[in-house]
Amino acid sequence: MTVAAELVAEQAELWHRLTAHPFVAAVAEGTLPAAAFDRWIVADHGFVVGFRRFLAKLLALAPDEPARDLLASGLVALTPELALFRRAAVERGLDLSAAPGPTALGYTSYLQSSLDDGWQVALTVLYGAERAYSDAWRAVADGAAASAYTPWVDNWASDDFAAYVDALGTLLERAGGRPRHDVFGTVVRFELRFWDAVHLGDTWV
Ligand code: MP5
Repeated sequence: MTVAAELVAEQAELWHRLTAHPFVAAVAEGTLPAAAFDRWIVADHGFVVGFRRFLAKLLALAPDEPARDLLASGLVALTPELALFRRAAVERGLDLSAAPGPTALGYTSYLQSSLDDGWQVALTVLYGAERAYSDAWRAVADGAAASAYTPWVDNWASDDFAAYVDALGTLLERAGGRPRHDVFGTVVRFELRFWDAVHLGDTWV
């Protein structure tokens, strides 16, 4: 089994919850309340801003040119993605500078702290976050109703994005070492909490 397959297999139960999450299902059905979608736009914009800073530092840790090429392609893709979030925020009258809730702050802080543990650990984090979005949105894309949410489903359900995630899995294989189930498990838990937070709300007190 590949490292990537082993990591997902170890988290099979939580992985199923992630790809069948009610937030993702409601986006695909076009039935998600606007307030919950607005919360996700603000929270995920903040996540992607933090994620880009994480990815830039991870690129500097990469061991060789093919790895740097792949991560650079991931970085470049975040420019149009952030533009999508910013446009949606203007259209919907959302304040993107709002302070993040505890879950979003915890997750982006975890991204940063994983860099201190080196290439294999931080690459495991990157792989987990990207694989989660690819699998969750692909799980619902085929049956998705056409709605205002469709461009968002398509953004992460695309074959191009799946190919990028596969290539990250190949990098993980080459990174060597035993699969870091602890790290991958933390990412899966953060992804689940993130969906819960935007679906139900996430306040400090
Ligand atoms: C991603 C994301 C995927 N946008 N949000 C969360 C909470 N997890 C993963 O990252 P990207 O940069 O949008 O591909």
